[in-house]
Amino acid sequence: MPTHDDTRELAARVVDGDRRAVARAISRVESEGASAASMVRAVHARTGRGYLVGVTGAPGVGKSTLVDRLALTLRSRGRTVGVLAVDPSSPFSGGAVLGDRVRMQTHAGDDGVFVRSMASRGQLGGLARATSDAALVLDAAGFEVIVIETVGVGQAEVEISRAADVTLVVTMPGGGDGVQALKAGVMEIADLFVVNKADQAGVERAAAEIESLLHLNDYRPGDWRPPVLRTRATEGRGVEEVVAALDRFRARGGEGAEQRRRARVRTRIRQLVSHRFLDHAEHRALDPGTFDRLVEHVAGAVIDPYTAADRILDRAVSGAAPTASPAPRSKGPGLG
Ligand SMILES: Nc1nc2c(ncn2[C@@H]2O[C@H](COP(=O)(O)OP(=O)(O)O)[C@@H](O)[C@H]2O)c(=O)[nH]1
Ligand SMILES: [Mg+2]
Repeated sequence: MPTHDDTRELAARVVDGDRRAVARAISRVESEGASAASMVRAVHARTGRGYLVGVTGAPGVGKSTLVDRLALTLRSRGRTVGVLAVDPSSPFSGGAVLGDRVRMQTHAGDDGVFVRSMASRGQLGGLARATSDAALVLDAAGFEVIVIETVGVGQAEVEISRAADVTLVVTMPGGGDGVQALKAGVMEIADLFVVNKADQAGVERAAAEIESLLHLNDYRPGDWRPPVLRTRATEGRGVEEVVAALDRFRARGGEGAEQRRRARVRTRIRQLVSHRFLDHAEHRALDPGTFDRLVEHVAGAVIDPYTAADRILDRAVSGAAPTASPAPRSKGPGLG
C-alpha cells in the first residue's frame, strides 16, 4: 500500500507530465480500493481541462486505426493526445500490451501522445471506474484530448463512452451488418457517425442506413444532428473532416456540454456510493455468513428477494448510525 507522501510525489510528477509517472498512476487506479482512491484524490484538483472523446463500435471496424490517425492529425496541430483503449475481452495479457507497443511505434519519440490499454481484470463495472479514473490522470498530466476507445457491444462499454464529452460511433460497410450491429443504445449516444473502410463496397448504403435512422428523430433548428462521415483510416483519408466535426461539436459548448459534465460527475458519485454502500452492507453491517444465509433462503424460497434486500438495508442503515463510532462532526451537511 503506497504511502501518502509517495502518492503526493507521484501526483506531482504526473502534473509535470512525466510519462513514467503517468503509467504508474494509471496502474494504481487500475487496482481496486484505497490505492486508486488516494491517487485520484491527489490529482483531482488539476483536472477539468481535458476534452474526452469516446470512440465506440463493433470489433474490427477500424477504431484503433482511426484513433491513431486522429492522434496524428491532432498532433500536427500541436494538441496533445492521451488514448485509453478499453478491451474487456482481453484479460491483462500480452495482447493488450503488444497492441500498445505497436501503436506507440506510430507515435514514437512523440511525448505528446500517450497510449494505454485498459484490460478487464475483474468486473466490467471495475473497468468503467478504472477508465474514468485513468482519464483523470491523463487530464491532470495535461493531455488536451483524451480518447477512450471501447468496443461498443455491452452496456458497460456504452456507459464508458457516455461518460465522454463527445461520442463517435464507428461502423463499416457490410450489407447493413455494420449498422445492425449497432444496438439501439449506441445509436442514441452518437454525436458523430463514421463509416470507415470507405474504400470497400457498400459505403454509401451503410451511410444511407444511418441517415434513415437519423430521419426518425425530430431535430429542431439549433439542435445538433450527428453528421455521417466517411473515412479510410488506413490511409488517413477523411480524418481531417472528423477532427473538424469534433471541433464544431466542441465549439457549440453551452448548456448541453455543461449538463453532460454534470451528468458524468453525478453518475460517478452514484457509482461510488452504491459500490461502497454495498460493500458496507455486505461485509461490515452484516455478521459473517448472513448474506450467504439470505441467499440460501431466497434460493430455497423460504423468503423472497425483496424481503432479503429489506433486511440487509435495515441492518446496513441502522448499523451506519454512529453508535460505536466517533460522534459526528457538529458542523457540515450530515445525512439528516
Ligand atoms: N480496407 C480497410 N481496412 C481498414 C481500414 N481501417 C482499418 N482497417 C483494417 O481493419 C482491421 C481492424 O482494424 P482495427 O483498427 O484494429 O479495428 P478495431 O477493432 O475497431 O479497433 C485492421 O486490419 C485494419 O488495418 C480502412 O479504412 N480500410
Ligand atoms: Mg481496437
